[in-house]
Amino acid sequence: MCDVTAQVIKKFCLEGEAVSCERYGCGHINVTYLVVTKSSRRYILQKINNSIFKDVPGLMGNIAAVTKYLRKLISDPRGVLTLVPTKDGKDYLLHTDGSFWRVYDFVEDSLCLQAPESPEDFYQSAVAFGNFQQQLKDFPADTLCEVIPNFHNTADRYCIFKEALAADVCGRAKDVQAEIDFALAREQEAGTVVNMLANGELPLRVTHNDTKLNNVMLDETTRKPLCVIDLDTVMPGSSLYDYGDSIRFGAATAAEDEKDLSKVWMDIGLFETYTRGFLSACPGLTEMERGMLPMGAKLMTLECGVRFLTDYLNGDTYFRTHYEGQNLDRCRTQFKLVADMESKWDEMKRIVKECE
Ligand code: ADP
Ligand code: GN1
Ligand code: MG
Repeated sequence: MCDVTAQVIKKFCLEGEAVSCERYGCGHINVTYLVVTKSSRRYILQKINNSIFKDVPGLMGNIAAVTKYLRKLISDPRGVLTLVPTKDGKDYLLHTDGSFWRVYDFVEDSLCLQAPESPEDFYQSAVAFGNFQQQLKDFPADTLCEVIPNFHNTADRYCIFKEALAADVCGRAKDVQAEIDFALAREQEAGTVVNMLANGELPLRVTHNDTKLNNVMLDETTRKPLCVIDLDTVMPGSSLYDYGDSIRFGAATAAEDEKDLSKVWMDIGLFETYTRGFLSACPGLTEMERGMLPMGAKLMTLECGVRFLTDYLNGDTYFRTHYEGQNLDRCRTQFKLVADMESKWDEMKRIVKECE
């Protein structure tokens, strides 16, 4: 246990003295640790990335409000993330070195998957995110702070990309012309969902905004959903963001940073599976939202690819990387998925219609 984590842990109301604290999970943003106490209680300790999340009190206010609201609807203790308070009764700690920390109860006897092990796992993750959306349908969205403004504003992501391209601070643009061209050729479509939100064709909802498969916990035995985790980006948004990001990650046939692009495509069977699960758990979507689901999947994937490319051009300052060029590998898988979705467009449309 390092000095800082040891000091931080002491400030939280844990059951028993902490005996270990190890790095845990595969997140790209926060630093996550598994803490085990003498009485074998397990907790998740997270150092919140406050260079990405500028308003940590606002973010923690969102998480506290949403988990409190869900807690009233859900009786299973593992059905909602549970924040562990500090000894002075706060939801998070501002450490003396300026870092922010929080602790959650560890969701025991659970699975957190990097890729679905069966279509049924993916179906259940769709139910989890669909439930989340449905359960928050009456939550007052305007009371949440916009943790990262324009988070899924794809058109804005393009502006940021073009700024990075113009600056080209690492001189990397010359080596990624094919990826730059791929992105620019699709710029016209980028504003589709944000424009429809702005003109009221799509409703504003409370959304999770980061619906990767590894942000849902399944029960280890039943493999049914327990809860949705990683609530940092819960904000007002479109249901298409949540649906689309799940397809991007979970219906892909390979890891987000797979180098061999011949292994990467969108599995249309998994697309169908997720669509069925999501729509069954979240029946209140409007006809327009349902019709736009394929566009949600494509734009979330395109946007993520553009974000990875931007970060590559900027010298990998946002997403955690484990080797040089990882953001470019990630960008390439996303663009391969977009191209594959384009080739399967009519089939995607047909499937959505059949799932209604
Ligand atoms: P990041 O924003 O960096 O992705 P997450 O909140 O998703 O951080 O946490 C990273 C990983 O830690 C998750 O993918 C999951 O494996 C694990 N994890 C997070 N919270 C819990 C929890 N309460 N119980 C069990 N595992 C958790
Ligand atoms: C980040 O936190 P994590 O690893 O679940 C990112 C998402 C991206 C994702 C790509 C706050 O998610 O937006 O889609 O990486 N989160 C943030 O894997 O930027
Ligand atoms: Mg995560």
